[in-house]
Amino acid sequence: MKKIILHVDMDAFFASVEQVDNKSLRGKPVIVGGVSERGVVSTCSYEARKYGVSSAMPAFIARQKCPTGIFLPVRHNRYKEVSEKIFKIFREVTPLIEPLSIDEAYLDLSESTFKTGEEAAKYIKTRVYRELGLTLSIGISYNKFLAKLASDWNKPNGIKIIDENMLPDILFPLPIRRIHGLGKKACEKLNNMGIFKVEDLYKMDKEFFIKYLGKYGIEIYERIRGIDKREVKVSRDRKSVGKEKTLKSNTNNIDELKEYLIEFAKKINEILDKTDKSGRTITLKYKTGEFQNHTRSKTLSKYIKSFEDIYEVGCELLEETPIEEEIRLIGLSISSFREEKEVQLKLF
Ligand code: TTP
Ligand code: MG
Repeated sequence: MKKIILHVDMDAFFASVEQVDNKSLRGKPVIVGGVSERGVVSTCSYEARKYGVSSAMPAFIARQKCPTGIFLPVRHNRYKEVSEKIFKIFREVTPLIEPLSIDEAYLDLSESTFKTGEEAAKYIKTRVYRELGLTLSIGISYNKFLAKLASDWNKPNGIKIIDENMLPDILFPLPIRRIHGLGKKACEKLNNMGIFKVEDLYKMDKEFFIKYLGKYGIEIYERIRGIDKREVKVSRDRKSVGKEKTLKSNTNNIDELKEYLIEFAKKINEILDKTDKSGRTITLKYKTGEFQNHTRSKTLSKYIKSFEDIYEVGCELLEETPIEEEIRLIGLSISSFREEKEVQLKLF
């Protein structure tokens, strides 16, 4: 029997949490992140999206596009708290959950008491809305690729089912960048060869995929035919990789602290290389002389793993943090790991 897979993704997550916590923000263009002139937008409410604001946009552009936008600082701890409540509701539906990020997961209903994806999706939406006042979008299909594609279909607050009998028609008109696993570079190369839509790619034979898309070629070949054998990985995997140290003596000297970040970034990069991971949330942690713990995080629009990138974001976080008292411990970690390698088209 075919599996039932759900892909669930909260709508405008950080911005929606802000609107729930502060009634006066509802219905307004809320932009989270980008408070400082040099910052970037983390996300924004659908009201702000009408003005053309989007994630990872530099703040000054967002301000030009949406002068009435309400810019708010990122409150990572609060979003984390809400995320935990949402995942608790997911666990009422099935134990087979693969978290993808703070607001996104795959659910496999194989061991669920819910017999249809629609029932499960309605249950989740009702519970999340009643308890947290938030909406989410859910895609339902028989594999991960199609479920993820479906959750994006009617965003926000959507439910979309993709059945086998809808294929290949539903995929044909899509631009190839919608195919999970085809990275930006791969799409550019294919575009240069006159391939824009899934329908164009579908016409190519298996050899083409192997030749131009390397070791992921066959997966892409299958994917556009609606085949995706990836299991929902109930990960007991580490959710973050990090390093921390109690300082030799307490300090708030930025240059000294940066020395530690160099060491941490090197170590983190080594582990990421070994485990073939990259991440997009970097967290700086410190403990004051009074033993108070603080964390500051930054979620990027792209995944990183190199020493240079990790160190650079660590330094940014450090520089943006007003550390008045001397600190006794510092740490750096990376999380929000990428689900799998994106296809990097080989040079040809
Ligand atoms: P997304 O699910 O990609 O975006 P979203 O929930 O805000 O909006 P959508 O309705 O389109 O799903 O990301 C989840 C959260 O992760 C988002 O609320 C903020 C954070 N984030 C960043 O900080 N930077 C980014 O570039 C992106 C894409 C997300
Ligand atoms: Mg989301």
